[in-house]
Amino acid sequence: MAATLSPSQASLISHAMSVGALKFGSFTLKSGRQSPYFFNSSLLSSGSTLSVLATALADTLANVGDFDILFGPAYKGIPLGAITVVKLFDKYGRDVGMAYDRKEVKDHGEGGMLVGVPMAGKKVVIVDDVMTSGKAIRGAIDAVRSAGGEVVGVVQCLDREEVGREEGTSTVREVEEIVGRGKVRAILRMRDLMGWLESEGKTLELDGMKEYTLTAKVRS
Ligand code: OMP
Repeated sequence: MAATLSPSQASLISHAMSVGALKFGSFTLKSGRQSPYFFNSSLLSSGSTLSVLATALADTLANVGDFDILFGPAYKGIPLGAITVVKLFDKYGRDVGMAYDRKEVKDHGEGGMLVGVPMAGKKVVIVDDVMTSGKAIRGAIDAVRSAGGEVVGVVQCLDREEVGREEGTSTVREVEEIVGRGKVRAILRMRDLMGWLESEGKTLELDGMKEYTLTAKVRS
C-alpha cells in the first residue's frame, strides 16, 4: 500500500497532525460508531492551516463541471465554503457563489435559515468535513433542494470510506444514489491515511485502521 499523495494531500495531513485535527486512538462518533481515528476540521483554524485546506479543496473541485454555488452546511461547512470560493477564484479564476444555512431560524433582520447567494434554479455543490453514516449530508442535500437548488456534487475533506446503512454498500455509494454516480469527491480517503501511516512506520495506528476496515459490516 504505497502512499502516493499529491502535494496538497500531503500538506493537509501534516498540518492536520501538527494541530491535532487528525488523531488516532479510540473515538465514539456521532452515529455511535467506534472509530480508531478522528478528523476535527475545526482545529484547522489558523491562516496557514486554512490556506492549506482551501488549496486542497479547490484542487479537488477544479475539474468538477459547471456549478454556481458552493453550499457549506452549519457549522463546520461554513468556513470551508468561504475559504474554498476564494481559492477557486484566486487559483483557478472560477467565480462561484457561496451559501450556508443556520441551525436556528432567524426571526429578525433578513430572517430565514439560508444565507448567501439564493439557490433557486442553481447548480450547487455541497462542501463538508467528513461523512460517516451520511445523516448530516442528507440533511444538507434536503436544505439545498428545499431552496430550489440542484445538488450536482459533494466534496468532503476526508472520505472515511464507511460502510453504508444497507449491507454490501458504502455511505458514499448511498449518497451517490441521490446526487449521481461519481459526484462525491474528497481530498483524502481513509486508504490515503493508511498509506501515509505505513510510510511513516506508524504500525500501531495502521493496525487499528486495518482492524476497523476488516470488522466493518453494516453499521447503524
Ligand atoms: P454522519 O452524519 O454520521 O455522516 O457524521 C458526519 C459528522 O460527524 C461530521 O459532519 C462531523 O461533525 C462528525 N465527525 C467528524 O467531525 N470527524 C470524524 O472523523 C467523524 C465524525 C463523526 O462523528 O462521524
